[in-house]
Amino acid sequence: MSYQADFLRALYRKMVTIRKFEEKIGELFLGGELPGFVHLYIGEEAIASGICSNLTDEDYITSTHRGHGHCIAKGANIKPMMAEIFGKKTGYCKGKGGSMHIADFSIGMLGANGVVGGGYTLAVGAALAAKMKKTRQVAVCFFGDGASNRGTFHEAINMAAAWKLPVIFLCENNQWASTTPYRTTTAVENIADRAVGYGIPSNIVNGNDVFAVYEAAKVAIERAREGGGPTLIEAKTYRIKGHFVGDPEMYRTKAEVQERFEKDDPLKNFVSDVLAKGWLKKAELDQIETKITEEVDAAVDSARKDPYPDDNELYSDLYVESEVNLRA
Ligand SMILES: Cc1ncc(C[n+]2csc(CCOP(=O)(O)OP(=O)(O)O)c2C)c(N)n1
Repeated sequence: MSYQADFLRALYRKMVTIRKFEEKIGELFLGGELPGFVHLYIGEEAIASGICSNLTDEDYITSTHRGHGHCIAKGANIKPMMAEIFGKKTGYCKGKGGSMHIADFSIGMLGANGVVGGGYTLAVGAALAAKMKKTRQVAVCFFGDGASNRGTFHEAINMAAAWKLPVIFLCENNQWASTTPYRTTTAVENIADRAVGYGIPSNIVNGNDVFAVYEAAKVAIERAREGGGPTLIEAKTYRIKGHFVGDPEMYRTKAEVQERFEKDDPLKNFVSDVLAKGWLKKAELDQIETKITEEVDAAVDSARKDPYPDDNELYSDLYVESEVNLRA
């Protein structure tokens, strides 16, 4: 398998943007600059990047509480993302959604979601609309291993399978649900094994290998576009950071995390892979990284200067009809 240099540069750009953006978010949060709560996606960049590189702006994704990587991979602009996480008026949700509710309908990013397992039915709805309108769009639903134990998992996959909807269920199995290891909450060896119960195909991929994810997603997405219905893909990875920034992580050792990151860092592996194969040059990777670091810094600078929303906007944008007045 070989890839075009432009494609590889775009892949690298996605993964490095996620990494740099998230490193900065972690730093800002610990520095007390960000309100709310943030969950980092560091170490899982290959999954969102590999999947979304098969999608167009017309396709849909639904995301999770760990959603920055999905947004960036789908093409969201990091300036309004950063502003949103700062709670500023210039943010994607005018500063009222925060990290867990970033959405950009113009690129089919239907939203991060603070409700674990909240994306399944939204993705199925989007896929049903696409099927009814015969648009050939697909929807990808990202969810975690913990979320796979919610009831909506069954309801959504069963309906999507029965109606052959163009939706990909993409489980990011990072081995942890908050403080709980996968093994203590889930009896099956693989989440993908459950596909049999719905009569749909499944695939298990190394979620730290962006090429493996890209290729598996390609097959499933093409199948969905052609009317073949849903696929369940399980991307095996590992949650490198705490459940949230500030998590004391009393439930695992630092040595375990370090060992996994050294072995499985998707970004480091991508770089050594493309350099070893002579697909890209170190100088161009460095150039991309420098540019993205500048872009992230610029996003922070403008978010810091931007205004907070006005108090009188507290109840606006809650419903589509702007005339709804909850205070009345
Ligand atoms: C319906 C619901 N139940 C519980 C929570 C609290 N909660 C937030 S994240 C999380 C764990 C999710 O684990 P997983 O789906 O594996 O995703 P990961 O955090 O590993 O990315 C829980 C229980 C929630 N936000 N929503």
